[in-house]
Amino acid sequence: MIRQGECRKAMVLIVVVYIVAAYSMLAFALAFRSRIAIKETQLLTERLQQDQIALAACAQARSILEADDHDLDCLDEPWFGWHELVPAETADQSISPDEGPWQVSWRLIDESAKINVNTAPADLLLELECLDEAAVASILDWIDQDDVPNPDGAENDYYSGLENAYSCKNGPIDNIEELLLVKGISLEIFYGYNLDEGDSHLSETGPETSEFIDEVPQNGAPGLCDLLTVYGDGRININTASKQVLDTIPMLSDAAVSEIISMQKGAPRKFSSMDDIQNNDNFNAVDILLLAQIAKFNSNHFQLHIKVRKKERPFWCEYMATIERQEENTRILSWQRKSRTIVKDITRFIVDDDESSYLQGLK
Ligand SMILES: [Ca+2]
Ligand SMILES: [Ca+2]
Repeated sequence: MIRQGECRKAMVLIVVVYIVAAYSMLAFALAFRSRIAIKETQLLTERLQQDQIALAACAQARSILEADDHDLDCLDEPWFGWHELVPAETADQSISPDEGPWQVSWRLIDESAKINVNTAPADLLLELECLDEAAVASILDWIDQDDVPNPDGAENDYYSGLENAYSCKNGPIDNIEELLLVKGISLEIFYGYNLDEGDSHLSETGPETSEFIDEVPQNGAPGLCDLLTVYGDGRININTASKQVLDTIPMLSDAAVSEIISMQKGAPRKFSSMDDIQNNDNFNAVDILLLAQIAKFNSNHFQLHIKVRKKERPFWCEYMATIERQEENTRILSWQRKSRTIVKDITRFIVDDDESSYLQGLK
């Protein structure tokens, strides 16, 4: 009888131990899931705050562009260069980047200073140092409507045979990153630096986001993203164009390029019309003829680059928007939030015009 009682006690003890262990595991699992839920909520809240701050930076950039002299655009105007977000203009007044943990910078990149890839003739693209004849042939094939490849070019036959096949565009390029789909256009050609040597201005440095180092290295060659655009009528604003862009204009003299660059950097007076070119002895007759066809003196499209981060964090959250300006009015053509997959997957984040709460809020 005593032995039976002891056995029963032992059984009860074992059952109690199992129950306690089971409850402990359940409690641990619940605590773990709670921590994940809290973390997810924190990340979502932070994401929403980043979006609000980026919208505020966009509003500030637009107001500067709208107040700017839209008949002449040059590099010493208020829109050019990096800006810090002014707290008073923060869209959500509960978020003050100045007092809070946020650091916010933005800059406008003049798309009218670049060559329109959709309208550029082959001889102009061939002047780009980073493109060889095969790459230019492939770009032209990507854009032209036919399916007949240029010599060394590529049409549907090539793209449909790739491991991850896709179709040749056979139409105008809508987003400059589309060039990364074209045969022969590598990340290095597109971004203009050597990814393998670690001097890229896009380098993945963290588990949650990426560092988008903002400037092309001083000793690095510009990439297609710095030289080509999909916006505008093909004319180039010579008050903001880089030397690399000006050098692509076939038959434009070295003296003309030097005069344009020196005027951009120092002189208080800029080129405001063809009269300024014709009355300048540094331009010969051919220069004047060329510039009459390709030059303009103001800009209508800008790329807005916004960087947002919490001050204690090493990683920036990146936004890119395209702003079109017509006289004193601006509108947003595209809005992208960059993720860390932007380098490797070349994922586009253009938000659909009709579905985007961002774009609706910006108009
Ligand atoms: Ca201006
Ligand atoms: Ca084609």
